[in-house]
Amino acid sequence: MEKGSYDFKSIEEKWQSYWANHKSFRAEDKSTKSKYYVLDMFPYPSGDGLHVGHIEGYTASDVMARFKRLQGFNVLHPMGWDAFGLPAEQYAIKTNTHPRVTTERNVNVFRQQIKSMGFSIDWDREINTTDPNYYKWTQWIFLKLYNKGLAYISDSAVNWCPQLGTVLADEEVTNGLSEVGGFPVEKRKIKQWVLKITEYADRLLDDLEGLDWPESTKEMQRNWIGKSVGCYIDFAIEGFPKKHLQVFTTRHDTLFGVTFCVIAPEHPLTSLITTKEYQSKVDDYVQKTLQKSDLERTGLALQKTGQFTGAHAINPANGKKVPIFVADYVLAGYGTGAVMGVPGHDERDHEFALNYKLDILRVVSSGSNDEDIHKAAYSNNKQGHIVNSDFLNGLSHKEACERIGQWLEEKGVGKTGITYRLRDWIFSRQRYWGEPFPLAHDKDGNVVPMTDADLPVFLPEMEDFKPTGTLETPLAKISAWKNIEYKGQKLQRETNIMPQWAGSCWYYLRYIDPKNDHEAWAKDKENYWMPVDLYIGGVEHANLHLLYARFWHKVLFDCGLVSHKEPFKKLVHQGIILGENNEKMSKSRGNVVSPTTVIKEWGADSLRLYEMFMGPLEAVKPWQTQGIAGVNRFLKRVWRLIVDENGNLASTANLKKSSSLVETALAKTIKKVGEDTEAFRFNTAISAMMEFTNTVYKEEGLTRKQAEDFILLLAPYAPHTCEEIWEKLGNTQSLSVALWPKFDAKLVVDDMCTLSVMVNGKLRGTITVAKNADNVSVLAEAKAQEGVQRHLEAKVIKKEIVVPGRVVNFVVED
Ligand code: ANZ
Repeated sequence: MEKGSYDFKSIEEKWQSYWANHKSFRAEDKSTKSKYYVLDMFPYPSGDGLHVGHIEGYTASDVMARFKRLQGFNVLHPMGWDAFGLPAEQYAIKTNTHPRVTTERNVNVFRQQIKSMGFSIDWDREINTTDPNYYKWTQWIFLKLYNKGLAYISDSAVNWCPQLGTVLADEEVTNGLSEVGGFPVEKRKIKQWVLKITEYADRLLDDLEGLDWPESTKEMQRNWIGKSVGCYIDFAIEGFPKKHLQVFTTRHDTLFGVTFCVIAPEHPLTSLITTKEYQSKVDDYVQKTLQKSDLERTGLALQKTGQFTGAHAINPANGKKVPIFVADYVLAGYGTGAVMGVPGHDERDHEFALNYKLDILRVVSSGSNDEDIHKAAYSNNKQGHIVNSDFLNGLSHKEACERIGQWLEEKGVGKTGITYRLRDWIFSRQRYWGEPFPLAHDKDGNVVPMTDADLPVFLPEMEDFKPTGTLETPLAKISAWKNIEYKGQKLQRETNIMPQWAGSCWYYLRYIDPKNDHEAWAKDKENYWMPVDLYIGGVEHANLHLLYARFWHKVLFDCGLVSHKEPFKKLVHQGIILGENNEKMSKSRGNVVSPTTVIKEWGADSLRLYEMFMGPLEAVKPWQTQGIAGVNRFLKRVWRLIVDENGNLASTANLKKSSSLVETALAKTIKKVGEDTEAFRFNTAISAMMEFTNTVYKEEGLTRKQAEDFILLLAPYAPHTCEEIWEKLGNTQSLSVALWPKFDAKLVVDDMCTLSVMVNGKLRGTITVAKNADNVSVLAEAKAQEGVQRHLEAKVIKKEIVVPGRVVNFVVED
């Protein structure tokens, strides 16, 4: 390679070792600077290594970390490994190696891959959830939950997967199959540790309001928590004067339209009220239901099945006798596990009534030409007024709900109330590779928690760590570990382990003080660094990880251990990168692109730049290897502009006097790259830098000071190349201590204008563009706006109108 050429390989090696040797990215716990905490969702180190899709988020967070450092912030940007859990254990089983060995090997591969990207990580803070010095504190936090009464043992029906030999959370089961491996899942009753996340349901819901998170993610959490305000109504059961059937409904205004009741097959009343005649049919039906997952039971498109119990309920409003069915579309775990059937106005009830030839009554009018209620339910319409309902006739939905609610309460047969979709969190797994619980049981079944001084409870070494295939846990096989004498008592350790989620519920707190061996984190450090200013990770974690972590954080807040109610102030999801064939990147599809290969051929800076140039960060986009060539050409052009053939400063970067065109273009570029980077519009920031480079070439160069300013803009994106050029420009200190350039405001104001961007006539954002910008770039800029993008997503744009200097209007199909 000739002396002055862009030799990315040696440049990247040189700066990576420089940064490591100088600890350039060490975050200072004591600083007069403002702090900025940038967190990635840490990876679980799988055996396949990282692909180019995984590093998109890490690149984005690194651009931000470097940008914030240039802006003068004291930045914390850590990395670690979520190394316990089912995938790690499955991989170990597949390769017949101990998970500790495979985990260590995988971590080494991941670390090396991540380092080769030149991320500005403070490696002194690296953590690993399987390290006893880490999981000691996971156990310690579990004890906090336990001592607050938020962890209890429950004998509940769970998703049991015989092949994986473990219980799975509902979220780990899809269509009756395990997410991992795709094995059949059935319901079994076993003793489980359960965390009372439901006690925090309202706070988890309410505190979403203050967060700078994507609205769609907040909505997913709201739906997951699923708060419903409604009414609990007691129906008398014929022949059982001491019992009643309590239903939960959000449509108590339709009480006069009830023509049957349905209870979940698992409902405790099922066996009691079923008459002799229907006993065996009901038993059969219950058995069949137990094989199905909730999803299979509740899908709207699925045929509604059920079985009459022979028993009848009495409608408290009008004394009408209605049949009681068991049916699997009613879930045992929601509301009261029993519903009043209103086939006139609920689709599922309608279908059920048609199947079983039950009466269908209209009690809500849709207007003068009410359609035939026997053809379709007039469902969920809260606009109409009540009919055929005695004292509720003529009232609106809201009025009728209030009236009947009062009436039921007066009669003592109902009360308004709230129910949540959120269930308590089943927190134990019957596997090996996880955190042991820090407690034991005495012979009477009492729980004996370990004291803090006895932590960690080490995960014992074990040859045969495979699931037993029965409900017995692997750890139960080691009697020397299981049977202990503790404080003079003979006890048996808990042999379940914690689920994969445990370690990731609090890792962001450990990064703050990773080496502390007498406490989980020091209070003053927590006070300084928290909350996380920016959290970047996949949208697939919207419900579980993000909800679980928020829950633990709130418990820690209640214990006075953290100083904020919420852990993650701003959240950004990177979009998925598809393979070149537009399909999901996966080994089985053969379309995986490894960063290692790309780095070898083009260098890490080209890879970083390409990842950020592909399109809006949140968008789903296909990988195109030829796209790398484009950004690589750009880097070479920048290089050649500043470095001559002999490796010295080129005359084109050492002009004594600048053209006014370059001066103005630079000011605008500084402004735009700053604003775009801040707003995660990395692709438009990069194109602005490309444009600037073109201008400079046309004008035959720039001054040294201008070259420096420009390199500072590019540094967050292509840090190795920029460090090398920075040095060539005569700087003796690394870019990690440099500051973002300033620009002359006078140069940027006059020819910019701000336009409103509307989608179907509604204001969705504003953009600031050059007054003489052409329509193509105005439209591109408008579409890149976060608020606008959201409203264009997956919609067909019918018309694009630009009124120069004033407004952009998109007309989309609704
Ligand atoms: C009568 C009715 C009439 C209903 C009507 C709806 C429409 P959300 O909003 O999701 O909370 N339900 C109650 N418990 C159930 C269970 N365990 N399994 C399945 N369905 C259940 O939904 C509340 C509604 O879901 C309740 O209101 C009940 O049906 C049903 F025109 O009662 B409704």
